Amino acid sequence: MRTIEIPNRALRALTGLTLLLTLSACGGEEAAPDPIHLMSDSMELHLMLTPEATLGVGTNMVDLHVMDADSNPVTGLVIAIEPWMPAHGHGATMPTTVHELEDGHYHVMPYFQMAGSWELRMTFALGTLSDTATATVEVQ
Ligand SMILES: [Cu+2]
Repeated sequence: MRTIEIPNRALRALTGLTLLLTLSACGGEEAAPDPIHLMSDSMELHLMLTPEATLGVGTNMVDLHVMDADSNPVTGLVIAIEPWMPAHGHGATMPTTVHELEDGHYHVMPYFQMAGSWELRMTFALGTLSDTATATVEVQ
């Protein structure tokens, strides 16, 4: 049996190597980035930002979910978002559009003209509610 085991093991190793090479050949397919969770500066709003793909130079699509302290969606917010690059002290050359898709679920399209570390400076307004939050994101 030993004489059979050795070729089998060699074959398994070869199969594993082939699989590894096949997977690395498909490296262009990237998994969606993990959501970013943060609280607003007043601690009243729970925010979850989910980029639809790795953030890059140009226009990006990001899902933003806003919830209150009881995890209920916060609808009807007027949201303004200013991308800011602290290392260079500049903003984005194109405005960020925001619109609400469904209750508490907003669609954000920030534009970044260069790679690096950016802040998304957010303001939220609704009636007497006025709040701010800043998320830091990496643009590749
Ligand atoms: Cu810059």
